[in-house]
Amino acid sequence: MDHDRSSGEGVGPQEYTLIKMRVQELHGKLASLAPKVVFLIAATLRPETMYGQTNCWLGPDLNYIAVEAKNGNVYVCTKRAARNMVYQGMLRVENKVLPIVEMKGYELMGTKLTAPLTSYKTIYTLPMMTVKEDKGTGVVTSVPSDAPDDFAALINLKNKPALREKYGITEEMVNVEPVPIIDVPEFGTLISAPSVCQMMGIKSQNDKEKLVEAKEKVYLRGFYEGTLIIGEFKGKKVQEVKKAIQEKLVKAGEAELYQEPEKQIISRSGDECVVALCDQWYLDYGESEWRKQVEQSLSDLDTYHGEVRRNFEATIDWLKGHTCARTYGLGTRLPWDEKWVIESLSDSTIYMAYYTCESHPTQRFVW
Ligand code: A2H
Repeated sequence: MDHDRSSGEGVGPQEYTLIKMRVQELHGKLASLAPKVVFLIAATLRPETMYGQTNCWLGPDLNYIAVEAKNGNVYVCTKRAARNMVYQGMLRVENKVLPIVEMKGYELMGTKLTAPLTSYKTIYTLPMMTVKEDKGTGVVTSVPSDAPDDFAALINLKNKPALREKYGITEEMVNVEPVPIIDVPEFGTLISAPSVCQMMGIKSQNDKEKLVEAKEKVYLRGFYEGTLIIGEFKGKKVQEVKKAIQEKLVKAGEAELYQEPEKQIISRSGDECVVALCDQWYLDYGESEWRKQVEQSLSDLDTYHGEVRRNFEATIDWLKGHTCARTYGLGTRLPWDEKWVIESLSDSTIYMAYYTCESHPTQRFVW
């Protein structure tokens, strides 16, 4: 909870779609994993762009680990991501990270992958210097048509033989072109990221400031005004189909949902916090019968000012499940599940309601 944190108060969870990119041939550090099925798992916020994947980015100097997933497959990602996963029921061993293999990003360069939805039968892992160890899985799928970062890094590799040589990347591996996948009215028939990069004179992944500006332009337009021009959802607005594409990928076993703190959170004990999937009791404020009654009561109430009424309505609309119990601290034990203690703020929220239906609180309910 917020008061258990020494930094990161108010920081919530961020959901990513993890795209499972299957390693076609197990070489080098991955060879010992045979005959297991191995995936590099890329964290994305834009699952609807997966039709345009051309390659996969890894940070050459980042540390990666291979860990066993629930179904016996192997996932490759950063240790930090695996630490979140073990608390979300995604890996075979829970609550503890057990790496099977450890490696550097440069040891994985040029790996052949099979990725979902893209028309490229094989895509390659390539180096990108700006991949962060403290975001997502450290594996990034590249969609140069719609992500200026991806476009700039790809152009870099295409134009610099020395950079390719350093990481053992052949020309064939970078012989890919951005695929038009989303139509944005303002950009006409041009593909978003390449045309914005060209207009702004971006030639390299090192043009950091310009890239930030380009990203804002491309993302906002693509998300709010874009229409898909490829695949099963062709002709539909990006905003409308994003969730459906994510669900389709997850159902097909080609992606998983994963969460991590949206910014770093450090606990008062000095540990880095994770997002954990835990049992939790909720007060079901969204329950439709209760809600109807509350709305009726509100309509009978004189709020003296329209603004007050609107605030009530907005809150009633927003409140759904409210977490109300915890496993430690002072408070009243939850009568039907005694390892839980009623959280003190929730206690005072339902306390008034309790008196309306029970005039003599039982021994157990010392409110
Ligand atoms: B997105 P946010 Cl087409 N280091 O996926 C650097 N970048 C990373 C990363 C890491 N460790 N992990 C994920 N990312 C990228 C697709 C895409 C993305 C498109 C357009 C925009 C876009 C294809 N690349 O992201 O800081 C991934 O790239 C811009 C919002 O959490 C991921 O989604 O907002 C995005 O950054 C997550 O960034």
